[in-house]
Amino acid sequence: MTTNDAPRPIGINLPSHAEDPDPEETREWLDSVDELISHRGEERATEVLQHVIQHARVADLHLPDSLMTDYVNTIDVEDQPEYPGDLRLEKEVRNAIRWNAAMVVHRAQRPGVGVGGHLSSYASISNMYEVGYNHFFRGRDHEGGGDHVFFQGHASPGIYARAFMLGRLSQEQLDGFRQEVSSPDGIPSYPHPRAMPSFWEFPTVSMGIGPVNAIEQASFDRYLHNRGLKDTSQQRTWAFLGDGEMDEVESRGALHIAAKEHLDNLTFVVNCNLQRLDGPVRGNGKIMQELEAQFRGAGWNVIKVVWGSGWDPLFEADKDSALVDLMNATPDGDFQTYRTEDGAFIRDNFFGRDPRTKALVEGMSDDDIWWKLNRGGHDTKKIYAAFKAATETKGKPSVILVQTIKGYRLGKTFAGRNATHQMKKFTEADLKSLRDTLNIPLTDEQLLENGLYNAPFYVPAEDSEAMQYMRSRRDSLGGVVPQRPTEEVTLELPGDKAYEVVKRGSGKQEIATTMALVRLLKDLMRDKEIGPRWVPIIPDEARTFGMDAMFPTAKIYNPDGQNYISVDRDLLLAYKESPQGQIKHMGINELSSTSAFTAAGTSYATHGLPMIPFYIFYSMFGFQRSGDFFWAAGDQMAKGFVIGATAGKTTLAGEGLQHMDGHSPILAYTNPGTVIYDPAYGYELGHIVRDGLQRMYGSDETRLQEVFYYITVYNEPYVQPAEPEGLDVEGLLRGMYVLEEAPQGEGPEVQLLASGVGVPWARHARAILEEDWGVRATVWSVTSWTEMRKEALEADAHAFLHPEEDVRRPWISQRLDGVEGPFVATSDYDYLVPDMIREWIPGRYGVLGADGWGFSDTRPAARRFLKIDAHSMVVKALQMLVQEGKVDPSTVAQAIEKYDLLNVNAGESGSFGGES
Ligand SMILES: Cc1ncc(C[n+]2csc(CCOP(=O)(O)OP(=O)(O)O)c2C)c(N)n1
Ligand SMILES: [Mg+2]
Repeated sequence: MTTNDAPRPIGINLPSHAEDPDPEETREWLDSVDELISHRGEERATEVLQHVIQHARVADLHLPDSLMTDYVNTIDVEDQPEYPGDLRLEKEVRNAIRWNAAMVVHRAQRPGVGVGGHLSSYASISNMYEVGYNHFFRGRDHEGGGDHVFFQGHASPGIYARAFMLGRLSQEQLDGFRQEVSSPDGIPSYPHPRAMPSFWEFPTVSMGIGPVNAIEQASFDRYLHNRGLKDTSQQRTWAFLGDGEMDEVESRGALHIAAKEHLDNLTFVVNCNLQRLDGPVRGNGKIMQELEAQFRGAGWNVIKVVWGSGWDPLFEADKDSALVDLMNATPDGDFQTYRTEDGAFIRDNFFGRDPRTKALVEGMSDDDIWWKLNRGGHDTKKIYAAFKAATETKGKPSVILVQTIKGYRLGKTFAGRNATHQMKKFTEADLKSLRDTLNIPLTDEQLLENGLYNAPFYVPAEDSEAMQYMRSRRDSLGGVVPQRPTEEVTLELPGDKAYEVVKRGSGKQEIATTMALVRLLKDLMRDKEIGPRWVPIIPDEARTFGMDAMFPTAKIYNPDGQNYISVDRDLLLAYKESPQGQIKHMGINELSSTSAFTAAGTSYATHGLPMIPFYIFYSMFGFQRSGDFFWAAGDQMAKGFVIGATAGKTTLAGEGLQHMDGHSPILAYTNPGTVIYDPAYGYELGHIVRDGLQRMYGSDETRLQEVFYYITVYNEPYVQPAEPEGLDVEGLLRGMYVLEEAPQGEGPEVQLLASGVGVPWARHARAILEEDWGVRATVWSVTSWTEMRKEALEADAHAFLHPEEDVRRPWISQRLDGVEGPFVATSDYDYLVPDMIREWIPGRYGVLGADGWGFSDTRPAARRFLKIDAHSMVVKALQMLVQEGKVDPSTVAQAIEKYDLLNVNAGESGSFGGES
């Protein structure tokens, strides 16, 4: 507490002890500590001091947080290593990149384009990237395999500018910044592998996703290594993040995983320019201090780079820590303001707050205060020291917190201003001043000869020392970064045998499709070729899904192994952890699981080693919670299987409103990278998984391979039939096939469409319709409403633009040629799901939907309540036949009464039991 008892903002330390009321007494205490150390040794001194601290806490003293150190650099000047590079040449290169980065954005503001971009973020982080590029980031040609660098998304202009100078991007491409479709050479705003597949590797700009994905990337590298699949010992994951970005829950939420797994192959660099988009990140507090405590508390190694070398002599002279105290007590809002003023202002408002600090700068001019006292993030040597220390730290991940100025070197109108994030263009005066600051050899005339918005890019001559240096640094570190290989790496896929179990059906045994799928997975994991490639990912539901049976054989991945006496060590299905474990058991953590899916699902690109993630979750907690992570997975072109288990609005009987999923196919459908199926039976699953493997990992594939599968499976036990003779496999894969033909006879016809657990209801409805009303129903098993819709939309779009050609008809339209309606559809999902194909149904289409909030009850009651069950299908079918004049109008009311349709206890659709 401060003296006035107001709570202190996080990160602000006790006020300066400028006026120690009794320095002599203080000295005595310190002397006794010194004595203790010299007489009894460090260990005993530590012990005693710990007792003292404990005692003080008991006495209710408010001690400063021990997780936080002073607001100074973690690495002392004397511990700073020699700088291995050529500072002069690096500066020349950096200035040129800074200039070109600024021009990428400025030129994109030209009349008729005006697509924006960000200038200030790269300006503040540029030196960190350049130290990385010149001394740390390993390219793909490096013998160790290369580093994974997650670039701060909206700092992309700097990455493009560097690539341009190295000849990787043309000027036309830079001028196509943010004009991906209107310019023939358009390049995306941010790192999007999907949009620029040979360049970007990791999408980062949805704040908070990069941090979790980077942790899982580093974890996955270790996993590959420990499982003996690839030597990743020399590969490092870097994540460059904003201090504002660290406010996202996700940014801080997975730190424990990196610490738990001792990911010393991971470095976070947080660019603490103290600002986000609108204003200060912590005006009243200190974001670096706050982050330091949290990272350290989570088990990370924390390195702060606060001040540049200009401050070193001042700290050296600061014998009684008055300057350090001032640093600790000054809020970020003040530090931001100082850099928008001048040296005199800093002298008066900062140093002037304590006579001792004021005295420290007496010999300095205002100009010196302004120019020499820089922030750590703009000091190449300080950054290098931190990067080096981080990469040499063992047993822990490191975070480097770096203080910078937002809009650094862009001039007074930009630097540190609250609006700087959104400023996108320069005035003539700004431009000239920037040119002078960066020493760009362009005359006023050259600058403006083609108009303000066509100010030229600048690349030093190819044979200049600067360019040669720039190239040679990359050559010695294994080539350019970022770079993503685009050649397909395929797998040898298993034949029929692996799918036999699901094809045979379950005999008399009732099993849920979740179990059928897990059985299939077990068989596929036994395959010699692809077996080791599977990466089962489970957020603490293995027992629910019957996957605990895999524990003893596949084992749970834990880099530390199992160092305790396991409670179930004598059981057959023991919980077995091992560094070679294949199962990524994620704990209750769907976001990290999705990131683990992305890391494994992009291994084909990041490591040239295709792996097959099988991420199985409680379907409600999948796309709904992790939607943005799946979006990033799609951007990164992840492949693999995502399984929504215990799916459906009514099937997970008893769980209620937050568990019952009626809409995940809708959410998944909005992700263009997904292929969605909702199968009813094991043999359908077999075909879907087999085709999915072929599509994503097979050779000679003509379809888009960069997709991932979302398959919904259920926990309702029922008999899994054997695969029917002459099964229409093409229909099954395209979205639907006839499961049961209409009975022979004279009665009116109806088509019953159902997916997933709805298929047995449709079959029941078929029997009732025949027996009670003489209506002949055909049952279609719809495996994918969404795949049919996508194909149909594509066909329609093609026809729309190619009026001269023979019209390409959607597959569903062709399939339903000559099929007589009406059509009735049901599923365990919202109305919108079966409704997705309405446009292509050649007749009356009645949809039954499970809309609204979920609730807990038995399956038959829930299905009757929502009117999606067998008897509801019957009534709906009769009603539509009435509308077509094919049955007597009175039948509908009769049927409602006969089946007691309004009575939820009269429902018959659904069995009881099943894991949940
Ligand atoms: C999830 C999410 N919310 C909002 C944004 C919009 N946005 C882009 S950059 C930015 C400010 C970033 O501040 P900071 O992380 O401190 O980075 P800086 O530019 O200061 O380096 C915001 C709000 C976003 N990209 N993602
Ligand atoms: Mg910031």
